[in-house]
Parts: sequence; C-alpha cells; structure tokens
Amino acid sequence: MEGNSFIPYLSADFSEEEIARRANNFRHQMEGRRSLRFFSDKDVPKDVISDLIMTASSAPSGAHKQPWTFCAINNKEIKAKIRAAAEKEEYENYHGRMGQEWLKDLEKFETNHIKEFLDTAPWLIVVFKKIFDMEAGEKHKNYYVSESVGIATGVLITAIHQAGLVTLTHTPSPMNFLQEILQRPENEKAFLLLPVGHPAFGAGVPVLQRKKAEEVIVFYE
Ligand code: IYR
Repeated sequence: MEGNSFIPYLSADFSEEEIARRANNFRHQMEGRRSLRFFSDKDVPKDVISDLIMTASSAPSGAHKQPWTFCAINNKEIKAKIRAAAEKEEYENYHGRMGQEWLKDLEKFETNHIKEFLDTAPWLIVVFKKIFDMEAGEKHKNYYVSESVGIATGVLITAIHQAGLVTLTHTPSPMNFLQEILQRPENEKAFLLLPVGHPAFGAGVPVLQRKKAEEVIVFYE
C-alpha cells in the first residue's frame, strides 16, 4: 500500500500570555461584528473579495472535499434579477408562509420583504453546497456537506468583519431561483447569500444582547 505524505506542521508557538492576549483580543474584535441591512454602494475591489473567499475556502471539510462554490456577483443586471426573485419569495414568507410566532420573533429587526441591499451592496456572495462532486461525467461522494459549508461560511463572515467590511446572512427561502439565475449545475444547491460591502452612512443595528458565558458554555473539569 502506498504511504501518505505528511509534512511537519509549523505551529505558532506563542507564550501562554500571548495566547491569552490574542484569544481575548479576538473575542472583542468578533463581538463587534453585527449583521448589517443597510449598505453603501461604495465599491470593494475584486481582489479583496477573492482574498475573503479564499480564506473561507481554507475551512476544514469532510475528507477535505471542499464541497463549496462561492459565486461573487457585482454585475448590476444579475443583482437586480436576484433582488426581484428574492423579494417575490420573501413576500410570500412575510404574508403567510412564516406564521405568527416567527413574525413576532422578527419584529425587533424591522425586516420585511423589501431587500434593497441586494441592489446596493457592491457584491453578493452566494454560497453553494456541492451535494456530490462531478468529475469527467462521474459522480463522487462528498461528506458532511452542510457542516463543511456552514464552517466555511462562518470563516467567510469572520474574514469580512476582520477586513472592516460588513455582511448579512440572508436566506431567501426557497432559494432554487439562485441556482437558475446563476446557472449552477445540478450538484450545487444554494446555501446562503451574503451581501458584502461598506455600511450605508449612519446605518443602524437593532439593540441586541448576546448570551452570557454561563448560558452557552458547560465546563467539565
Ligand atoms: N428570510 C427572511 C426572514 C428572516 C428570517 C430570519 I430566522 C431572520 O433572522 C431574519 C429574516 C428575510 O430575510 O427577511
């Protein structure tokens, strides 16, 4: 049997103090992240978007299959098509499909079916999950696809915030229209849509409280 090739892993090797400082600094940096719904039309260079996506694509995945495609759109006509199709679905969601409890839970965000950010944000990134791979006309398995693509999307959101840009995890539902508009193959299913850009001047965010450590961590020492 042929051996696998392994290379030494070069770890950062920080002191304990440095690790504690870095962990705490990054916590505060990420606690400043907010989902933004109001975008400026100020452009973001394509190379920046490419770097953000390649950071996301460094995420771990089942059997290292990297079962994702990131479609990055700044074409105005395509963005307008996406907005029209998303608003059509969202209209149905807000007028019956979501139900009273869901609508009540969303009240504090003051959202509705109008999705202006789909036109104004300079870039839309649509994350597709590859439910299987197609190579030379042959189907190949992917594993833990939703977990893998969820992790990659988390890394993308982190990278966007770290760069000083803003985003929103938008899930127009159902999302099949994205596969059609972007002409993706049948092995790809839309997972999430993220507008990316700068905040609109004076953009606000709802007052929210995050759960405390005791509510989200259970230590077993
Ligand atoms: N997809 C709709 C509704 C919506 C659902 C949840 I859960 C949110 O956290 C926010 C919105 C929309 O984008 O408006």
